[in-house]
Amino acid sequence: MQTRITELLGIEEPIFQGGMAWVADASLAAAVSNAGGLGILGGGSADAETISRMIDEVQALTDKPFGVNIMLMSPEVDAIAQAVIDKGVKVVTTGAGSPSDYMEAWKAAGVKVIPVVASTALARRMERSGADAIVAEGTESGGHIGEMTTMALVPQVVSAVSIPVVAAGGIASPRQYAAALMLGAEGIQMGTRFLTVEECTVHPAYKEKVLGAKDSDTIVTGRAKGTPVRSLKNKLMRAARAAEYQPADETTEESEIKLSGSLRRAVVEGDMDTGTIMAGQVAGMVTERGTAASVIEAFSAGVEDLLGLDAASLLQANQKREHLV
Ligand code: TUI
Repeated sequence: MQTRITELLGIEEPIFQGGMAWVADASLAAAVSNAGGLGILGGGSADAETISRMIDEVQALTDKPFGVNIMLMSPEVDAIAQAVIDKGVKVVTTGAGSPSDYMEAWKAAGVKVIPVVASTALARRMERSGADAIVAEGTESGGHIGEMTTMALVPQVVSAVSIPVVAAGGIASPRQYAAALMLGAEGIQMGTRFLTVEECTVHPAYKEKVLGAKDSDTIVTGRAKGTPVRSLKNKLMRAARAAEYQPADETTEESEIKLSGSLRRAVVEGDMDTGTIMAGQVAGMVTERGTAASVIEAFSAGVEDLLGLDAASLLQANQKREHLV
């Protein structure tokens, strides 16, 4: 499928692999890029030196375009913003904040900037400051989330901006890919679906947990603190959620709820009880492993089956029918 996204980035299929912290390493990102999508390294809370090394690794594994996701709550964000320029990275996505402070430097260095947003307000601001495209991420996603659903958010962002929009959150099948295109998106980003592929290096226990999840197995914690995070239910998350609704003087002992370092514990050590197993609401429909290439191929063929061989012109026509939003 060709859209403005494939043209902008020089990729074959407008499918991004979400830049998942601790998960999206050179192995996964290179596999997705080599399969014709956009692989994205997850910067997460890693320091600039580590991210620079990850960039070297992915460059050794693929000649295709890839991106780096910069998590804006990272303590080293200034150094990381400069590191991607120094390394000649061509595509940056951002999450968990506004990248306004770095936009000018990235644009000057010829980096394509694609902020991940959860509202039309930030999407508009990003377009004004020079973003090349937008990822509109619904609350169905895993990890740090906003309030709006993908179904409600994507068409409103599409109407609010004229740059291309990529839909994220709640997408793990060709039907959902087709639905996103019907909402006006010109591509999709998936995280959870890529967690179980061969090239994803998360601990085997993490993959099993995703494969065994059902629709209602995710939980959101951290709302009270202003950083809502969706992950799979486990002992840690039940304790964290319970603590949020308890009066301050009755809080569970701090030692029972150790959130710092908990994503690493799940991803690297396979700690399924006291680790944070970030995953989206679609975990319940991720029942296969496959490879990055088999996923992209199935989505590419599936969307053409669903929308017809002329899916790209159908899309163009859809976008012209603005009265239908
Ligand atoms: O960033 C994500 N997903 C993430 S980041 C992450 S690492 C983390 N772990 C624990 C706590 C916090 C972060 C795990 N998953 N997705 C993109 C995204 N960005 N979703 C929502 C937002 C967002 C939220 C608020 C973007 C901007 C914003 O406010 C911007 C502003 O200042 O107006």
